Amino acid sequence: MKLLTLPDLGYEYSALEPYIDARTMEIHHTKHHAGYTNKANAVLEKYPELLKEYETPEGLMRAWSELDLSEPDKVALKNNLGGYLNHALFWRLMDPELKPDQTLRERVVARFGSLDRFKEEFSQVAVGHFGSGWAWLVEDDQGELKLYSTPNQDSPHLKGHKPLIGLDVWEHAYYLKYQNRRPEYIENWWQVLKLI
Ligand code: MN3
Repeated sequence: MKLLTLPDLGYEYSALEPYIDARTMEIHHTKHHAGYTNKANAVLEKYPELLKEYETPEGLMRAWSELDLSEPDKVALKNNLGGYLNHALFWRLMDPELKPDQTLRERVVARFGSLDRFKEEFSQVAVGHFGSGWAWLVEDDQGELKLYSTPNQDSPHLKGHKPLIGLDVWEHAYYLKYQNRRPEYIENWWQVLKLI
Protein backbone atom coordinates (compact mmCIF):
# COMPACT_ATOMS: atom_id res chain seq x y z
CA MET A 1 0.00 0.00 0.00
CA LYS A 2 0.98 3.64 -0.38
CA LEU A 3 0.77 6.53 2.02
CA LEU A 4 -2.81 7.62 2.55
CA THR A 5 -4.50 10.42 0.63
CA LEU A 6 -7.55 12.27 1.83
CA PRO A 7 -10.38 11.00 -0.39
CA ASP A 8 -12.58 13.50 -2.22
CA LEU A 9 -16.18 13.45 -1.12
CA GLY A 10 -17.35 13.31 -4.72
CA TYR A 11 -20.18 15.71 -3.85
CA GLU A 12 -20.62 19.24 -2.54
CA TYR A 13 -20.36 20.08 1.14
CA SER A 14 -23.89 21.46 0.83
CA ALA A 15 -25.30 18.29 -0.76
CA LEU A 16 -26.63 16.89 2.52
CA GLU A 17 -28.47 20.05 3.58
CA PRO A 18 -30.65 20.52 5.55
CA TYR A 19 -29.84 17.33 7.47
CA ILE A 20 -26.09 17.90 7.68
CA ASP A 21 -24.98 21.47 7.10
CA ALA A 22 -22.24 22.49 4.68
CA ARG A 23 -20.04 24.09 7.33
CA THR A 24 -20.01 20.91 9.42
CA MET A 25 -19.18 18.83 6.33
CA GLU A 26 -16.35 21.16 5.31
CA ILE A 27 -14.73 21.22 8.75
CA HIS A 28 -15.25 17.50 9.20
CA HIS A 29 -13.57 16.69 5.89
CA THR A 30 -10.83 19.33 5.63
CA LYS A 31 -9.84 19.43 9.32
CA HIS A 32 -10.84 16.21 11.07
CA HIS A 33 -10.46 13.67 8.27
CA ALA A 34 -7.39 15.42 6.92
CA GLY A 35 -5.90 15.39 10.41
CA TYR A 36 -6.40 11.63 10.82
CA THR A 37 -4.91 11.06 7.37
CA ASN A 38 -1.80 13.16 8.08
CA LYS A 39 -1.22 11.69 11.52
CA ALA A 40 -1.59 8.12 10.24
CA ASN A 41 0.95 8.94 7.52
CA ALA A 42 3.35 10.34 10.12
CA VAL A 43 3.41 6.88 11.74
CA LEU A 44 3.63 5.04 8.41
CA GLU A 45 6.61 7.18 7.39
CA LYS A 46 8.45 5.92 10.48
CA TYR A 47 7.71 2.28 9.59
CA PRO A 48 8.00 2.00 5.79
CA GLU A 49 8.06 -1.80 6.11
CA LEU A 50 4.34 -1.65 6.93
CA LEU A 51 3.65 -0.16 3.49
CA LYS A 52 5.52 -3.05 1.90
CA GLU A 53 3.91 -5.77 3.99
CA TYR A 54 0.26 -4.74 3.81
CA GLU A 55 -1.64 -4.31 0.58
CA THR A 56 -4.47 -2.18 1.94
CA PRO A 57 -5.15 0.13 4.90
CA GLU A 58 -7.95 -2.28 5.90
CA GLY A 59 -5.50 -5.19 5.99
CA LEU A 60 -3.10 -3.18 8.13
CA MET A 61 -5.90 -2.27 10.53
CA ARG A 62 -6.92 -5.94 10.86
CA ALA A 63 -3.34 -6.83 11.78
CA TRP A 64 -2.97 -3.94 14.24
CA SER A 65 -2.85 -5.95 17.48
CA GLU A 66 0.16 -7.90 16.22
CA LEU A 67 2.22 -4.98 14.93
CA ASP A 68 5.62 -4.44 16.49
CA LEU A 69 5.70 -0.65 16.95
CA SER A 70 6.53 1.56 19.89
CA GLU A 71 3.50 1.85 22.17
CA PRO A 72 2.80 5.55 21.38
CA ASP A 73 3.08 4.90 17.63
CA LYS A 74 0.84 1.88 17.90
CA VAL A 75 -1.86 3.86 19.70
CA ALA A 76 -1.48 6.71 17.20
CA LEU A 77 -1.87 4.28 14.30
CA LYS A 78 -5.02 2.73 15.78
CA ASN A 79 -6.62 6.13 16.33
CA ASN A 80 -5.61 7.77 13.08
CA LEU A 81 -5.80 4.88 10.62
CA GLY A 82 -9.17 4.14 12.23
CA GLY A 83 -10.21 7.75 11.73
CA TYR A 84 -9.03 7.63 8.14
CA LEU A 85 -10.97 4.44 7.31
CA ASN A 86 -14.10 5.28 9.28
CA HIS A 87 -14.57 8.64 7.61
CA ALA A 88 -13.78 7.32 4.11
CA LEU A 89 -16.67 4.87 4.54
CA PHE A 90 -18.94 7.49 6.13
CA TRP A 91 -18.65 9.90 3.17
CA ARG A 92 -19.31 7.14 0.66
CA LEU A 93 -22.46 5.96 2.46
CA MET A 94 -23.97 9.42 2.12
CA ASP A 95 -23.06 10.05 -1.54
CA PRO A 96 -26.29 11.31 -3.13
CA GLU A 97 -25.37 9.37 -6.29
CA LEU A 98 -24.91 6.06 -4.48
CA LYS A 99 -27.36 3.36 -5.55
CA PRO A 100 -28.95 1.42 -2.69
CA ASP A 101 -27.50 -2.06 -2.15
CA GLN A 102 -30.49 -4.35 -2.63
CA THR A 103 -28.64 -7.45 -1.47
CA LEU A 104 -27.65 -5.78 1.79
CA ARG A 105 -31.17 -4.49 2.25
CA GLU A 106 -32.56 -8.02 1.93
CA ARG A 107 -30.00 -9.36 4.39
CA VAL A 108 -30.86 -6.60 6.87
CA VAL A 109 -34.58 -7.33 6.58
CA ALA A 110 -33.93 -11.06 7.06
CA ARG A 111 -31.78 -10.38 10.12
CA PHE A 112 -33.78 -7.61 11.85
CA GLY A 113 -37.33 -8.30 10.65
CA SER A 114 -37.79 -5.04 8.74
CA LEU A 115 -35.83 -2.01 7.62
CA ASP A 116 -37.63 0.11 10.21
CA ARG A 117 -36.77 -2.31 12.98
CA PHE A 118 -33.13 -2.24 11.90
CA LYS A 119 -33.11 1.57 11.94
CA GLU A 120 -34.64 1.58 15.42
CA GLU A 121 -32.06 -0.83 16.80
CA PHE A 122 -29.16 0.93 15.09
CA SER A 123 -30.39 4.30 16.37
CA GLN A 124 -30.60 2.93 19.92
CA VAL A 125 -26.96 1.85 19.70
CA ALA A 126 -25.96 5.28 18.36
CA VAL A 127 -27.96 7.27 20.91
CA GLY A 128 -26.81 5.05 23.77
CA HIS A 129 -23.09 5.22 23.03
CA PHE A 130 -21.43 7.24 25.79
CA GLY A 131 -19.02 9.91 24.55
CA SER A 132 -17.19 9.94 21.24
CA GLY A 133 -17.38 6.99 18.89
CA TRP A 134 -19.25 5.22 16.12
CA ALA A 135 -22.32 3.04 15.71
CA TRP A 136 -21.86 0.14 13.29
CA LEU A 137 -23.55 -2.49 11.24
CA VAL A 138 -20.84 -5.04 10.53
CA GLU A 139 -20.38 -8.46 9.05
CA ASP A 140 -18.53 -10.55 11.63
CA ASP A 141 -15.98 -13.28 10.94
CA GLN A 142 -18.83 -15.82 10.69
CA GLY A 143 -20.59 -13.75 8.02
CA GLU A 144 -23.32 -12.63 10.47
CA LEU A 145 -24.69 -9.09 10.59
CA LYS A 146 -24.15 -7.42 13.95
CA LEU A 147 -24.79 -4.04 15.58
CA TYR A 148 -22.51 -2.41 18.10
CA SER A 149 -20.67 0.80 18.88
CA THR A 150 -16.96 1.48 19.26
CA PRO A 151 -15.24 4.22 21.27
CA ASN A 152 -13.08 6.93 19.73
CA GLN A 153 -11.95 5.93 16.22
CA ASP A 154 -11.76 2.18 16.88
CA SER A 155 -12.44 0.35 13.63
CA PRO A 156 -14.44 -2.90 13.33
CA HIS A 157 -11.43 -4.20 11.37
CA LEU A 158 -9.65 -4.46 14.75
CA LYS A 159 -12.02 -7.34 15.54
CA GLY A 160 -11.73 -8.83 12.06
CA HIS A 161 -15.21 -7.52 11.22
CA LYS A 162 -16.16 -5.80 7.98
CA PRO A 163 -17.87 -2.43 8.57
CA LEU A 164 -20.93 -2.02 6.33
CA ILE A 165 -22.68 1.02 7.80
CA GLY A 166 -21.05 3.44 10.23
CA LEU A 167 -22.43 6.53 11.91
CA ASP A 168 -20.10 9.10 13.44
CA VAL A 169 -21.46 10.18 16.83
CA TRP A 170 -18.56 12.41 17.80
CA GLU A 171 -19.87 15.88 18.65
CA HIS A 172 -17.79 17.31 15.78
CA ALA A 173 -20.16 15.48 13.40
CA TYR A 174 -23.24 17.38 14.54
CA TYR A 175 -22.60 20.03 17.21
CA LEU A 176 -22.76 23.16 14.99
CA LYS A 177 -26.28 22.34 13.84
CA TYR A 178 -27.68 20.15 16.59
CA GLN A 179 -25.63 21.13 19.68
CA ASN A 180 -26.34 18.40 22.27
CA ARG A 181 -29.32 16.92 20.39
CA ARG A 182 -27.68 13.71 19.24
CA PRO A 183 -31.01 11.84 18.86
CA GLU A 184 -32.26 14.47 16.37
CA TYR A 185 -29.03 14.22 14.34
CA ILE A 186 -29.37 10.45 14.23
CA GLU A 187 -33.03 10.57 13.23
CA ASN A 188 -32.19 12.95 10.38
CA TRP A 189 -29.17 10.94 9.31
CA TRP A 190 -31.38 8.24 7.83
CA GLN A 191 -32.39 10.84 5.22
CA VAL A 192 -28.81 11.06 3.93
CA LEU A 193 -27.81 7.41 4.22
CA LYS A 194 -27.99 6.17 0.64
CA LEU A 195 -26.61 2.64 0.97
CA ILE A 196 -29.90 1.01 1.98
MN1 MN3 B 1 -15.75 12.42 12.58
